[in-house]
Amino acid sequence: MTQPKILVARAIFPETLAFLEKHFEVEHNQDDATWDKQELTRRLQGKVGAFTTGTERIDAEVLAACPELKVCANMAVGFNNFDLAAMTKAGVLGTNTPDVLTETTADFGFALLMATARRMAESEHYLRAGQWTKWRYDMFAGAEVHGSTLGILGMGRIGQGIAKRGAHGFGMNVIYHNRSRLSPELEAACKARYVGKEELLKTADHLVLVLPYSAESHHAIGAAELAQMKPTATLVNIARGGIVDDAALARALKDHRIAAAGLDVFEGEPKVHPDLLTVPNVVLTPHIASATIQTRRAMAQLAADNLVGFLVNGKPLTPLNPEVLKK
Ligand code: 8YV
Repeated sequence: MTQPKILVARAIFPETLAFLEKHFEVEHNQDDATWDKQELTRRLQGKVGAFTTGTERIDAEVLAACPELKVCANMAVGFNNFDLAAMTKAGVLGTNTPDVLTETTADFGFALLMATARRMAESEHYLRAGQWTKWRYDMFAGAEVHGSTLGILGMGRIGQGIAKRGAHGFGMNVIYHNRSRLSPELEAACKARYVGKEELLKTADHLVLVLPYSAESHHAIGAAELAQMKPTATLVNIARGGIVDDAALARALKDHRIAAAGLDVFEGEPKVHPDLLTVPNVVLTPHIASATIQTRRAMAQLAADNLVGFLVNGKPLTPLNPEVLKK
């Protein structure tokens, strides 16, 4: 019996590949080449499923060129690489990997907050450059974390994880803004208070962005929002590039309109705005918030399980557009 054909769009764990090969005929990007849209479309020809990693754009044009495609399983909780409306219209299921990365990503968000507030990258560069020759009372004096006000924009699972770390571990006063308010039970578990966006911007000592990217959240933090923040505040983005106007942020950091930023995601990544590379008061990491081996394994397995679940058993685990299943 011939097996369904799938495309694995990036290099993945050998065990994930071996698992998929039990069920499918797999074309694997084992060289981990970065394919442009044309190449991705070419490789998707004749495939019923795709294992994607959050970076491959699946839109109406790709879908029209790949009529056999039935499912795209993202190894990521974010799915802004999918035009979900176009996928639904074309009857193509999208899946993502929620839950399995929540705690690891929240750990990283908090680590980035700490590194940013306590100037860890800047001071490390100074030490490595051999500039540390004496003690000084205010050398790399940073911003207090414990007992300060933690602002969270976007209060999904990861936002709640960060809130809990801040409230329970560091005695922080947690405020948040989100499209919808959490239930009183969840607010109590996170010790978090709902506020308007303006109050969040004006009050937070540390502002962490954890909201999904969409047309609505594009440049949710731009020059006007940065101007409302305290000059002593820090900003952390572990959500998506494009939520922050990186050019405006670089200017704000350069002019000390906010104290510092920690960024794991960038507009147009893997390219980084050149001005962010030259300002000292920023910690930059290459989109690694979910990157522990255990978590990446769990994400890969869930994406693979979604492909098997849907294509073999008709039951995906974490569908994004379940209405496709009813068709
Ligand atoms: C991924 C992420 O590592 O899950 C997400 O949405 O941003 C990261 O955890 C990235 O998308 C590549 O898979």
